Amino acid sequence: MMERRSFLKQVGMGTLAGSAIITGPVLAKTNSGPSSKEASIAHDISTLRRVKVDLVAPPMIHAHEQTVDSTPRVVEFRMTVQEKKIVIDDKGTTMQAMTFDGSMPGPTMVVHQGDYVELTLVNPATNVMPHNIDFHAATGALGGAKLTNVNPGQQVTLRFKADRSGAFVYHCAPEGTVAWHVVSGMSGTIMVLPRDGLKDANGKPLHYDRAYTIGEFDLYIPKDEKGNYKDYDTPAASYADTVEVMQTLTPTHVVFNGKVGALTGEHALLANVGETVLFIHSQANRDTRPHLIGGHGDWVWELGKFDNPPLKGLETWFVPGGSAGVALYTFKQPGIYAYLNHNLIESFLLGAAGHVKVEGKWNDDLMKQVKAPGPITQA
Ligand SMILES: [Cu+2]
Repeated sequence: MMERRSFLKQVGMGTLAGSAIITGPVLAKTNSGPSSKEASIAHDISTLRRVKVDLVAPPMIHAHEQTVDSTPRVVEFRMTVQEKKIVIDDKGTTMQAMTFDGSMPGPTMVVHQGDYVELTLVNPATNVMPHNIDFHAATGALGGAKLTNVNPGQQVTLRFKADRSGAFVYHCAPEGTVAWHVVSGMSGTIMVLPRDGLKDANGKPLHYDRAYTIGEFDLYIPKDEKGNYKDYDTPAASYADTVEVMQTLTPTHVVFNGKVGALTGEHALLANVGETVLFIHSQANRDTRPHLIGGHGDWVWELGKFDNPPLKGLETWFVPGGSAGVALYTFKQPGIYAYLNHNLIESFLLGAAGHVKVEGKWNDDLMKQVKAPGPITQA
């Protein structure tokens, strides 16, 4: 009895009527919500084909099929937690980051609806903190967090069924310090594609030529009495000051993929005129509003879930904190585009902006400079 009460309290459900939830009659055959035919079948795992996928660092996404006709598979991934000090802007400001596989965001995993995800999470002895993982795509045990607590020097393997399609956030969520681990870098995306691929509102197939993953991070770097950003030797040393800044709800930096300018200049995303690009945008903690300057979102799943029809022709879309959104765009003009958070203070002053460098032929019909800037003349 005590155990149940303390568990409910831990997960913030202490005031709910625990007995009704836990000992109430089990309803048979309820409608369990969105699921494909495959996803609703419980498979004998031992008979399923296994594939091992090597993850790649963002903004790239590992090679994957968009449509599959095979029966579900067990897709094996391995991620290693890395605690490390990183530089987050061009002024040399540092942060004691915590990461999945050394990158912010962690690598994007891609599977198909009905597949089983089998992740081995490694926490090397060189780290200091315990970690775990909560998949928003998973069902039960706080997203897997309860079953994946690993101390430095340990690893753990979790399997869950990816029975809902969409892009979903995953993040670390250790009891008591969830927010700190998340804003310190521990989040990423898992994309669960429908087995027959993406569709528009009329069921017409949508295909992409490239896919990029962008993780937006709101950072809370403490300052000293003189107003300079502080530098710490260990994550633990940064903890108390960082929580103080977090409580103001005012980030000092908002960055894509780990630092100001991570996706600009020679690190700009690339595309060609005529290519369709899929942009995944995750934000595990705070709302954002992606916009492609000079372009649009041709098809956008703002809330990232492919069972819903995509919105069409958006200027700016909205990704709520704690989710991942997906946008498709076919480039029609060459040039350098900016992809940013269209709270322009957050993008231009705090860092939430990247570039897409697009090659190809200019289209005068879509846009033409009729007369170049010059002296003002009478009408
Ligand atoms: Cu962690």
